[in-house]
Amino acid sequence: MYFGKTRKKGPSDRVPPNQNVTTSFPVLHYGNVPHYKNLEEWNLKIFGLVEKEVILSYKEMMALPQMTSGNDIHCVTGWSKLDNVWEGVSTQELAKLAGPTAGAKYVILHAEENWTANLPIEDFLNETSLLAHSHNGAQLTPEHGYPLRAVIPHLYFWKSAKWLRGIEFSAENRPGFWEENGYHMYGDPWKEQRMTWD
Ligand SMILES: Nc1nc2c(c(=O)[nH]1)N[C@H]1C(S)=C(S)[C@@H](COP(=O)(O)O)O[C@H]1N2
Ligand SMILES: [Mo]
Repeated sequence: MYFGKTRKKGPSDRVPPNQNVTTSFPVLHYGNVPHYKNLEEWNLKIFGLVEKEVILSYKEMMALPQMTSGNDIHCVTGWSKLDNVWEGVSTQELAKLAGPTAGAKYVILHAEENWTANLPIEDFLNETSLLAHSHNGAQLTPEHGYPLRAVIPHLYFWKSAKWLRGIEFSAENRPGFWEENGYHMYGDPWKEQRMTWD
């Protein structure tokens, strides 16, 4: 049967090489899960090469225009989870508040416990990238990044920092936590950029 342009992408077109689809939601991270007694303890700092440094409270972050995004996620350890629905603030919206300068070429995501991940600014600002507070209709659980995590679905999921506390715009591509431990500086799942030498 010929479906022409209306043909829907099947799962096989959606799963990068050497990934297995899971319907569970694995928990994967290094270090401890932070527990916030109240959200007054949390804020998000946008800093580095910006016109204006910004520190957002949880309330201020929630007052920004919200977006919903459906996507597939791919962990470098080999699992993929299809059809996630995330709700949060677009990365473009956040960047606009601080105004990255012309010299800003990379973004370093800062999470609790000094965990970081690096990516090019275009990838951070991709239309599908967001900072999410909800997954599949429910607020993020502590294990999955409560109260706010990055979701950069077109790169391996380690770039999607949980427990996000800072967004740094930088001229240099400074390796983050996993990148310092041998993971790829970019991490395209379709090219299987898992380790530095891939
Ligand atoms: N702060 C922080 N964020 C992190 C990690 C981490 O170790 N620390 N691990 C990453 C990795 S390797 C993956 S696969 C995803 C897992 O997200 P999940 O536990 O919600 O499935 O979180 C990413 N974000
Ligand atoms: Mo991962």
